[in-house]
Amino acid sequence: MITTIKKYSFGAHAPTGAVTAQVEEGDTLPYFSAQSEGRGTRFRCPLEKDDIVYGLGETMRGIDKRGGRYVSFNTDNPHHKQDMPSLYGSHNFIVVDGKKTFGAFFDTPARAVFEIDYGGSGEVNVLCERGVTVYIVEGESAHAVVRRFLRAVGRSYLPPLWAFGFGQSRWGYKDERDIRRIARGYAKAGMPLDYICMDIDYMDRYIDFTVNKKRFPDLKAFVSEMKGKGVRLVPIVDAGIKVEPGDPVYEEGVQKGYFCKNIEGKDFCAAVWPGMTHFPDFLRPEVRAWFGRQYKVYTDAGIEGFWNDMNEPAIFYSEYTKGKTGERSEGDPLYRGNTFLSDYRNFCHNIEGKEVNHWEVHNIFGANMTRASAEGLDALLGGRYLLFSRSSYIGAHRYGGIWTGDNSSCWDHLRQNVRQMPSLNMCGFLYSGADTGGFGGNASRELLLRWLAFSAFTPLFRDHASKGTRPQECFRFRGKKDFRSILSLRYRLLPYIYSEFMKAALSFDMYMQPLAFGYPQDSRARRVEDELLVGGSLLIAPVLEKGAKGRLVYLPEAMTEVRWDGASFRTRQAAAGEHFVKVPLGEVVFYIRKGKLLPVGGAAMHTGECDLSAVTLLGDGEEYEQYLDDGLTRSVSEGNIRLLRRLG
Ligand code: MIG
Repeated sequence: MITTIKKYSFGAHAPTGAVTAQVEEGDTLPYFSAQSEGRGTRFRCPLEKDDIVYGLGETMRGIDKRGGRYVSFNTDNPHHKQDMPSLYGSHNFIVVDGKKTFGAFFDTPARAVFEIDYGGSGEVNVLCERGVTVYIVEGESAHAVVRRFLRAVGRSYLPPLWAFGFGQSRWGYKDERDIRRIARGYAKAGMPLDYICMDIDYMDRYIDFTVNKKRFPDLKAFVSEMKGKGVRLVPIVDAGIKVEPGDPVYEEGVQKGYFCKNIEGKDFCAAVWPGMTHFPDFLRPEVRAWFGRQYKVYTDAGIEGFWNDMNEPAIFYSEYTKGKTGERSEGDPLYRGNTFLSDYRNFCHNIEGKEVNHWEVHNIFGANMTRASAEGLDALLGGRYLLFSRSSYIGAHRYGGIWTGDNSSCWDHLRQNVRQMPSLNMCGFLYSGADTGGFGGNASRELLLRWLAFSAFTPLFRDHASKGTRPQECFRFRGKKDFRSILSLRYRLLPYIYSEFMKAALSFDMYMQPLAFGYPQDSRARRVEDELLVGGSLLIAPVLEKGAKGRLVYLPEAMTEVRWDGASFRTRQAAAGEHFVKVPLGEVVFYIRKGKLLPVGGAAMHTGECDLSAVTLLGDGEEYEQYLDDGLTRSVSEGNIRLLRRLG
């Protein structure tokens, strides 16, 4: 029983599965006033002028969430403007850090609105529209609060080592030839690559668990051919099952009653990529087990990695809203992203025999799809697998990672990526990353290089772009040396990145942190939002501006500056304080904290060539605890940590 966390109930709600620890019920909710409103509750907590409010995972704006309004209501909307209230996930955990420091998790599967000092209101104002369990987490610092919370929601999903390699993706690769061309492009350019994602075009008419036979005549042979080159294939799986009489998955789903029902009690029809689809009722254990078993067609072919899409769920229109899509416009109050909100009231789930309208549990739909995939893959595969999802809720971090959806090739979204990473980590999602280079729009060479230089530190490191945008693979650009430099840096850093990720997961800690968590007494560090701590040893300060020759870097203490120029690491001592640091394109500058070490490995063209045990130590520390295993086994423990000592 954890006593530094207490829970308080305000009305009933379907279980979300977020918190796995036993938590005691508290008497009266501290910090917040609570007032019932409609069928839900409004919570208010005054803020001090200097309080920082962290959390909310995948949302827009800053690491400090003050000044914004955030709506937890999973939405497929590619227009990631600063004031966009909802993205694909709902991560209702905040930490207030100031004179009083505490965390609050609003555990509700329904819609919730967070106004954090919105319009200068001077308060946190949270409306939970339905029943909610509020968890209050105590701790002596923001970091301590987060660590307690991470323990309560359970250990992060553990990816295999190859999932820390570089991946290339594009919506539009359609057949074996396209994929071979990508692998060859990287190999010929001397750029490392571990996996290529297969987007919806690999399927037969967008039907899940099928493969287009013309484009991929022998998937198993193709998978093994690519594996021979060190490249794994990672197919996409969408949430909806095409209405397709004769398709065995569709037939079985209908026959066993596994699909969500519409408000008249028939299988709900929603149009997504395949045309009309039914949504598996992922909230039911037997449906999850059934869906998870379907991955066998892929795992039998040797596939060990997947990404889940459209699981908010995104709905282009339904049997109820059909014909209305002509009215699409951003101003339409019914329309969000690609979906009529009213459709989320048009279907139902069956929770322990009770019919529950989707609206009541909207935010846990995608999370349960991820759970279905993970449990299926656990049963089908002997080792770890790559799995990341678009939609999520806290708790889904135990089953897979997430990517941050359809961003664009713009500098703002690179900056947003930097800010999202620590917020996601606070909410459990250690394995995450953005579409490097941007999904929509045309990436410039400069933007892609700067973005790669940041993503080289994020656990999920994938270049992905939309159909219709300019080719975004690294080898398509001029001056390949610069791209080679950054990609090879990632592989040289893998002994560290893998070790720090695994240690963070095993000890319920974050992998990427705001500077404030490492230097809570430093009032300037507390406000820095464009530098991050990566693992226990590193501080990064990515270049985020177009045309910049370098950037201002603030160091809270003296550190070892490391400059990677594509061939070697050059180190020098950097004093505490502010510096302008020159960073030519293709170079990466980062810092090793005082008294810490960084293990770096040798060059590799894919993770199969990495020897994580052969490392050189940089920095002025004495010891480094390296987590080391075969990168695949599920039996992980702190027993796999070895102590490295600096010689001399
Ligand atoms: O409606 O599968 O976010 O990564 O390339 C678009 C096609 C559907 C959205 C995903 C994106 C993916 C795309 N998908």
